[in-house]
Amino acid sequence: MKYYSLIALLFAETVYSHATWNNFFVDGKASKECLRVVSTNSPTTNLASPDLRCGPGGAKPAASSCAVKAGSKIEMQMHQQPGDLSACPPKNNPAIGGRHFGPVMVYMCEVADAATSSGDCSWVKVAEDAYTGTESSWGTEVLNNNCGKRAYTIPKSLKSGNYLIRAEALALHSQPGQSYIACSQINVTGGGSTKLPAGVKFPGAYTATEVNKNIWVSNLKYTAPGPKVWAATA
Ligand SMILES: *[C@@H]1O[C@H](CO)[C@@H](O)[C@H](O)[C@H]1NC(C)=O
Ligand SMILES: [Cu+2]
Repeated sequence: MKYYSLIALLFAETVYSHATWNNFFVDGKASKECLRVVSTNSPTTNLASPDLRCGPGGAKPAASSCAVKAGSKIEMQMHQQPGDLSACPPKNNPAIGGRHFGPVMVYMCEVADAATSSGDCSWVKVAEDAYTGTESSWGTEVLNNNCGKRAYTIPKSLKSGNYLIRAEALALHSQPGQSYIACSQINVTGGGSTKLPAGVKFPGAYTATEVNKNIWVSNLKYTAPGPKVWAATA
C-alpha cells in the first residue's frame, strides 16, 4: 500500500464517520416519511448482498410513499452519521468526508407498490456524477458542495405509478469499495406514457473490478459502474 493511500485510509475511518442518506425532499419540501432509513451507517461492500438494493435494513418500508407530480424535483440528502444534521452540512463536517471519493448515482425502478417492494426490481440509472479528472469533480465532492443533496427531476412524461428511488455514493478511497445506499418511495402522478427501459438487478449489477478501483494513481481515468444514464426523450 502506498503511503498516500494509507494516510487517506486513516483519515477516512478514524477522523471521520460514515455517512447515510437521511433526508428526502419533494420540490424542496422535507419528506423524510417517504425515505427508508437504513439500520446502520456502515456501507455495503458485499457484491452479493441484497443490501445493495436499498442499503442495510432498507427492505423495511418507510412510513408512507410520497405523491410526486411528474416534472417535480426530488432530492436525496446525505449526512455523516453521527454528525451535524444541519440543512447544509458545514465544510468541516461535510455530508461525506474523509476523502471518501467516488461516484454518486441515482437509480429508479417501477414497482407495483413502493411501500412493500423489496427492491428486487429492474433498476434504471437516471443520474450520475462520477469523475472528470480533478479531485473536486468526484461525485462525492459535488455532493458536499451542494449541501449533501443530489437532485433529480422526474420526467414530465413518465408513466404515473409507484417507483423506488435509489441513491448511492460509492466510496473508493479503500478497497473493497463502500456503497452508501438508501431508497425513497414515490407515487408519480399526472405523468405521461414514458416507461422506464429495462434495467439492472441488485445484487448483480457491479463487478469486483469495478468497485475495487485504485483511485490513488496519477492520470486516473474513471467510469462509474452500472448502466449508462437513461434520459427520457420527452
Ligand atoms: C397513487 O396516486 C394515485 C393518484 O392520486 C392514487 O389513485 C393511488 O391510490 C396512489 N397509490 C399509492 C400506492 O399511493
Ligand atoms: Cu467510511
